[in-house]
Amino acid sequence: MQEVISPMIETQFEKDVRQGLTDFPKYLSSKYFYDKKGDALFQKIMHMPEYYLTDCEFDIFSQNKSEIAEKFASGGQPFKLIELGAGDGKKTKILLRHFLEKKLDFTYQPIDISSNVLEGLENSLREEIPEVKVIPKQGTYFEALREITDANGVRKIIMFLGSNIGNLLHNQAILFLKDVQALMNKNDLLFIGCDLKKNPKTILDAYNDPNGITEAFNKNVLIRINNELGGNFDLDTFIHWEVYDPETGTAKSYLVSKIDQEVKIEALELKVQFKAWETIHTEISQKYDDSTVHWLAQQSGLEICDQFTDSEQLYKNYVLRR
Ligand code: AVI
Repeated sequence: MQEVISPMIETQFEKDVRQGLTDFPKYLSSKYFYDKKGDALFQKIMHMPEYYLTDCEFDIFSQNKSEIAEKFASGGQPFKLIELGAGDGKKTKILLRHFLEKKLDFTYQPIDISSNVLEGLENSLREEIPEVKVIPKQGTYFEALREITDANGVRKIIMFLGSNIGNLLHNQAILFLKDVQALMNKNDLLFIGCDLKKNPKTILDAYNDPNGITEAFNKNVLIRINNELGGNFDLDTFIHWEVYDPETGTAKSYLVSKIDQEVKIEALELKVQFKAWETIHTEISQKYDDSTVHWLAQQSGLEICDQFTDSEQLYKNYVLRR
């Protein structure tokens, strides 16, 4: 009998790590920050006083829930509220409660990559607001979006909150928005949260907390390589570094090697050399102004039809239609 040698098929994580760490300059995707530990660290970040984004969106929802409800239900139409990357749903719950109070006819479909997060959200909703009809969906935005059908002609309101769009480069954001646009009917809306350009110091502080929570979040990608791919990164030999360019509005996170070193990654049969002060770029968090959001929308076949901001104008929620 002939022996069948099955080719080693690399997972996406393996492929991406190999590609990013053998390139120059080195990079890793921030999507790999998120596992159970990363999810918990991000929850902590959202509670940090420096990380103003969550409070701003919370404020915007609290202050504008009636107007938002009117936009979503437009004359009492039933609607399906689809949330991409729902997380703990803390902000969305303000809207859900209000929609119930106003007796609006809606269902809530949270989508998240993490079944862990989704389960937590479903349980908390069952406890806190059991009247809400919830249809959770696990998967990446793109997988899930592809599966979102016409919702039987029911109006779709797609929410993408938390300035999650800021983790995409402009060209990726446009591809993402085009994908969403292609699934939207004339009557549907896209509701996105965008962190705005502001005092650069405020932005740097949000990504550079004194307690090292953001640093731990950034380094979680190295822990995942160690645990899942047999890496031997020594976390203490890397520092977390944040830069913000007020001209482009781009905040960038790096991990910087303090020493010359070689890191082994067993599953990839790879040895990675680092020179002292060499970088791994791990995340972008884009900050916006109206003209940039207008341009992104236009490039994606969408238009801004409304917007809501907080009292200090640090953050905006935009309503888009096709
Ligand atoms: C999820 N995302 C919008 C966060 C952000 O602000 O870019 C992730 C994050 N990275 C560091 N702190 C928070």
